[in-house]
Amino acid sequence: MKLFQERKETIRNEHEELLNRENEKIFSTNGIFHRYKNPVLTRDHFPMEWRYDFNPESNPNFMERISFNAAFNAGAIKWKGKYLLAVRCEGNDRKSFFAIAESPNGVDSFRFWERPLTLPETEDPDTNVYDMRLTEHEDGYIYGVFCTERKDPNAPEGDTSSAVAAAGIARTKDLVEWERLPDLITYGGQQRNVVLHPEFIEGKYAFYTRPQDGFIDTGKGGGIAFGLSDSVVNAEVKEEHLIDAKTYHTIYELKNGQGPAPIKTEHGWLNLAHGVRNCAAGLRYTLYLFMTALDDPSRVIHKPSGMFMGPLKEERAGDVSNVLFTNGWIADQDGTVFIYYASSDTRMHVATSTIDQLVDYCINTAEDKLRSAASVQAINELIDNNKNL
Ligand code: M1P
Repeated sequence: MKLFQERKETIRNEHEELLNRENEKIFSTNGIFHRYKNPVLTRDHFPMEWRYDFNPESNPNFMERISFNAAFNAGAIKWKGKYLLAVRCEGNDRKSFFAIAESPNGVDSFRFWERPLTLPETEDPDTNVYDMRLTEHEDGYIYGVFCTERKDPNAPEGDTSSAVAAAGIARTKDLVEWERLPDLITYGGQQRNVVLHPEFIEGKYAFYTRPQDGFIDTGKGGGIAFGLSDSVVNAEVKEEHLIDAKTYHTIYELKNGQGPAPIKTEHGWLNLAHGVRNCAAGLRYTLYLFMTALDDPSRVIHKPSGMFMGPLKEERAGDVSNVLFTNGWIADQDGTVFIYYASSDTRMHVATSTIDQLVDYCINTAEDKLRSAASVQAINELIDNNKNL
């Protein structure tokens, strides 16, 4: 009993200290966004009630009965004045599920709601669900579009790894009760990183998709695509039209994917995405921005060269190292943008910027001219322009 009490108290105190820890904005030399000192969510943030049996008789050593590995890749929404993340929670059993964590200010004090999200299933049960994008749609619902992964029914005997990825769709009006809709039907192979656009386009639901030949390789599925569906209750995109292609010798050479739903500004839609390239250390995931036309969100109008954010310092290491991934951001009324990103498939961070800064970055950063000599030319032009200033 003594051990039980001591451990419970120590762990409770440390947990509360972590949950109440104030975050600190870090000075930004790039002037485009600010990182923050502490991650906003880690595996240590999971409620003790999810982890421990609080009965001293059945758990005299006060040991964890359920353990968690990571809190990452969260969708985001401002809801009733609070900043909410729909977090990809991963147990030690490798299964991912969703849970809502709430903060009063968007940069610290995130706490999980009492229970994880109970996601209804379709007739074909999900093996694993992850990376939910939240979209507050003009039809009045909040949609969660996520990856649902199931074992490949055509995998050869003995192949216990092959899987099939598809876009699952659920909707809610209060983020507690969710209605599951049939998975999105497309015709370009598998799908991951699917996002619902917040407005009707030509009276239809619009999806950002990422067709892929295999579970990992996108192959002929050349990048971020866009397509329309008559219905969301039986969503079907018959034609996917490529809007942002993977490209040789860029940060999105191997594959890319839409991040969260885009933010509407007076200059166009701001889009945040991830790009992937291969290197000796494995796949490297970084974030980039682009803007699309207000009257046609499938037409790219500005695309700064290179990455917007890449893994730095401790962000570089984790379960899947050298990865930054994002599927959530929140634009506040005053123009502040909270960018929620995960590092190395392990933990969640926040960076802040403003609509003005992000639009300025998109409009005034040169496009990628795809050759070293062109990059040098751009530097020389800046030096020349700076002479005598
Ligand atoms: O491990 C890095 C990321 O890999 C996937 O992204 P993509 O489909 O673009 O390769 C996703 O599974 C994502 O969850 C993960 O963070």
